[in-house]
This record gives sequence, C-alpha cells and structure tokens, in this order.
Amino acid sequence: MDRRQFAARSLAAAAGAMLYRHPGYAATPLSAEQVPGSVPDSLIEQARFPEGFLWGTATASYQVEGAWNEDGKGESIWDRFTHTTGKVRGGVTGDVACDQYHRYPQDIALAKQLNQKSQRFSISWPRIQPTGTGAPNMKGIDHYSRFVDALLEAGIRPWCTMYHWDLPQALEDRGGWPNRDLANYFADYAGILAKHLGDRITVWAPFNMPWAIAFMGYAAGAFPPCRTSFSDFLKAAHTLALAQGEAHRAVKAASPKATFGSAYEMAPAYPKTDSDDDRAAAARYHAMNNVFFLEAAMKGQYPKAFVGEPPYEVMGFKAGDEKLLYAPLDWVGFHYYTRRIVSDASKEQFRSGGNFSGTEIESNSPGGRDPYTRFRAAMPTEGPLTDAGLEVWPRGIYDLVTQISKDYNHPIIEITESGCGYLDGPDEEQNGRIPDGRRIQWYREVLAELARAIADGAKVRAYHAWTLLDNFQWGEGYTERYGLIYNDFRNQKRTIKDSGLWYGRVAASNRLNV
Ligand code: IFM
Repeated sequence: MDRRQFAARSLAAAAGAMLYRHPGYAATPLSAEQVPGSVPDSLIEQARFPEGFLWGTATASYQVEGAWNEDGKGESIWDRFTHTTGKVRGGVTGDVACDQYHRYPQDIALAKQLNQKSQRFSISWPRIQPTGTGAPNMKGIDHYSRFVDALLEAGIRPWCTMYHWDLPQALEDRGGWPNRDLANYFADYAGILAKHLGDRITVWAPFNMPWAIAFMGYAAGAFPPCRTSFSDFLKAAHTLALAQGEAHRAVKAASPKATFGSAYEMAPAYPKTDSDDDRAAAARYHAMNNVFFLEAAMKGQYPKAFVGEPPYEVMGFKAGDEKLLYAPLDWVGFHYYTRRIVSDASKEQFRSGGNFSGTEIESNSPGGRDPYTRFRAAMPTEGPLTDAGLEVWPRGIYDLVTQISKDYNHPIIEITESGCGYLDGPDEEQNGRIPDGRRIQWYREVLAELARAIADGAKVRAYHAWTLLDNFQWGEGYTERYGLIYNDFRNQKRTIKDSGLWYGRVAASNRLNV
C-alpha cells in the first residue's frame, strides 16, 4: 500500500471513529432511528437459528500464530513483506502475532467457553513444505495434528483453509501465482494435508479470498509480492482457479471423508443508477469479485466478468482447461463485511486503479478499476463506518445469501467470515471489562438479516465471526481490532469482550436478544 492509499485509509478510519466519539461511545451505539440502513428491533427479537446451527469463529495462520521461523518453517511472502521497511503500518510484523502456535490450548478453551461449535483456521503452507514442494516437514504436520485433536476434544469442528495468503517465498521466487506450475504444487500440498489430517478434518477449502490473492498481490500491489501488472493478475487468477480444481481432486483422492468448499470474499453489488450500463457493470462486478471462482468450480468456465470476451490468451488459458477448472463444491462458503455501489466506466478512457480499502480496491477513477472489467466500485457511506472504515450495511448479507441460493440451486452455505473492526479496549474503571457495544450491534443486525434469509429458505448451516481474537491485520499491523476477545499484544493477555460474551449466549440459544 502506498502513502496515498495509507492516508485515505487513515482518514476513513478517523472519520468513522469521529462519528462515535461522544461520551459513552464504547457502550452506546446510535439508536436504530438515527442510523440509515439499520435493522428494526422487532427483526432482531424474532430472529431464530435452526437447531444444530454451527456457530464459530475464523482465524488465519499468519495473523495469529507467530513462531515465524520455528520447527523448520520456511519463509513466507508475508514474512518477507513485513520484514521490509515501510510496508506495514507501525513497522510491525507477525513474527509473534498472538503467539497462538504456543498458546492454542488456551485459545481453544476460550472458544469452548463461548459455546463455539466450529473453528475455521488456516494451515501455513511453509510450515508443511518450507520451500513449497517436496516431502512434508513432520514437525509442521504434528503441530496441526495436535491443534485438530484439541479442537475435537473441545467439541469444536475443525474447518481448514489450506491457504490464507502465506505463500512460501521460494514459490514466489519461481514466479508466484502467475506461474501455472503452482496449481500442481498446490495440489501436492493439498494432498499431503488430506493424507495426514483427513482422518479428522472433513471440511476443507483451498483458498481464503482468491480474488484478493490475485488482485492485491499482482494488480494493485497492496499485498506481497506487490506487483502492479494486470496481466499478472489475470494469470494468477487462472492459476488459482486451476489449483482449486486440482486440490479438489487431490483432497478427495486422499481422504474419503473429505468435503470440499470455499471461502470466497463477496460483497453484494448494487448498480449506481437504473441505467442498463450501470446494471451491466454491477453484474460484471458480481462475476469478477464474487463468483469468478465459484463459476469456475461449479461449471468449468468463467462468468461474464469482462467487457467483451475473457482475455483467455493473457490468462494463459489452454485447450482442455475447462475440465481442470471443474470441481463441484459440496457446499459454498463466502464472507460478508459490506456492500458496493457499482457504475459503468467502459465508455471512458482507462487511467489507473483505485484505493485499497481493507477488503478490496475502491475505484472512483475515470475509466474504472482495471482495464478489463471497466467498472467503478465504491463503498458507500450512507450507513455508519466501522473504525476500520467499512460501511455498516446489514441488509447486504440477506441480499447476497438469497442471490447465491437462487443462482446455484440452493446449495448448503457457510458464512466463512463476517465481522467488524472497532478499537474498544479495557475500561479500567470497570475492572478491565471491554464494553464494545457497537460490535454487538453490528452482529445483532447482520445476524438478524441472516436469520431472515434462512427463514426465506436459504440453507445456511454455519456462521464464522471474524475473528476469535484481535490479531495482525496485514498492512494495517495491529491498528485494527476485529476480535471477540481482546488481546494485549504486550503480554498476550486475552480478555473476552462484551461482544464475545454476547456471541457465546447467542451460540447457546440460537437467538439474538440475549
Ligand atoms: O483480517 C482479514 C482476513 O484475513 C481476510 N478477510 C478480511 C479480514 C478483515 O480485514
């Protein structure tokens, strides 16, 4: 992320904070009548979740584990990035993060105390294959084996993301995701995981947010390896889609119990105006940012994300790739944070991309976000902003879940991440209690809309709050707090926030007014 983008992010976060910095802000969100887009209390009171609904949280290896060079782990692209001066806010790294590599028994005990039934976590590829290929490092396998056993003992379903952004640096040195060979390397890695852990893990997803991996890393340059090439982005996206298919086959071959799904980023896209052009642009956004990899898996083809024909040649698409892309998912997993307003830019001269907003690239520049999709996607500010700068728009989860249900023939759905960044910390006058009322309100409203989608027929079986505990927030370092549990990074002391206690009661009762 460059300085200009940093400044924009900081301003957005500061503006969000200012909205609430009145006496008692931490415990007192604005009332429903004052907040555009908010959900009526009656919907929250009526909301019910089905018996057996899987309440959980999600985490990611680099964001929580620390132990960056222990037990034979290789260097990842995030190790390299954070060890490079000027890349991360505050000059911090994930070398220690939440030290979960050593403290996982305590974190699992906390999740159990909060009545959690599902834990989405990721495995660090360079712990398993330090240079990305070859025989597994058994110390890495043993660590995750112990971790999974501890979850099962706590009555928590282990839910594994095989890759949440920490590519072995050695594979980046071989060209990174634009290099098609990575699809097969990834499949080998997926097969190793399924062989060694597939007797106990039955829920697998290959990638967290594959669009972000390709776009942030290779087009926008906000994430490592910080390249800014649109053709590399397209190549990376194609390799990731091939890797999704190859991993599907490798996991199923190695573990008969395996079920295979996804953890896609999604934001419902609303056209800026009712014009045909804006509606077509919103459809392109949905195709590119929401369902690009889902269509590849379910149909063996890419959706209409581009103005004109897909740039197959630039992507490196070969005859027969349709068959390799095909990987019918057993269930569909996606995240919900916020929404987008999309307008057409295809009739203007393309100039450059837009600003990074934490989950993706905002673009209000002439000509659109990139030279292929030619739309402008903006996050509106009609609803309030979180401290992390994202608009609060609870209704979006209803629209997204019902659209995916309808378009994909009512699949089983898992919400793989959903949450909000607020900076509330311990209140010394209340014995260190953390009164994060705005986070409770965020979840109450989003979950009420999710319950409405379920009542209308969507087969949602799980919700994973992002995240169990405050962690390393990528380019933002430790300046954003998304956790249900507060972490004091000076001494690794965990304190359950009011929102965590509330979420625990929700998990125990399947209702929201608790
Ligand atoms: O922390 C991230 C996570 O790694 C991916 N999804 C968005 C979260 C909040 O920014």
